Amino acid sequence: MGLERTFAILKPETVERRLIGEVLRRIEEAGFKILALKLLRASREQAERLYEVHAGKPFYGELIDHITSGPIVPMVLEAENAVEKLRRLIGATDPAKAEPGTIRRDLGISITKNVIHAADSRESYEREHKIFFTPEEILNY
Ligand code: 3AN
Repeated sequence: MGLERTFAILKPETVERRLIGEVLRRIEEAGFKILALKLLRASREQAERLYEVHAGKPFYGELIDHITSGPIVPMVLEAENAVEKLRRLIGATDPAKAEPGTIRRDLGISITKNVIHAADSRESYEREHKIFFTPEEILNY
């Protein structure tokens, strides 16, 4: 497998609920290295780029409204097999269906307010992280 990168976003409800530290603790404890991290409010354009594959779906409007509703924390993470490893750590999209011990099961409120977004493939990582970070903002250490 080898070292791989992935991209994640702590959603507005996570910042609002002061769970940034709790989620980062779980991510760091799982062995991820944080290569880039910011607090920002996403523009509508950034949100539409992030969720372009969902355009036209019934929940699309709600998704865009929610992700732009307050500050978010986008990040680039590194680990062995990072994409799959993070998806396992966060759990299924619906917190009620996620495995016990996953971030979404333990902390999620609903399908929309499910704590964290994570890239679901290497291709998604490549596309998504560029919406929020320039190459210089990703630190090699
Ligand atoms: P994941 O975040 O697990 O990759 P996706 O990519 O299928 O899930 O969906 C992106 C986001 O869209 C989810 N995080 C969730 O907030 C929202 N979403 C997905 N499916 C639904 C649904 N059936 N109803 C409402 N929101 C949904």
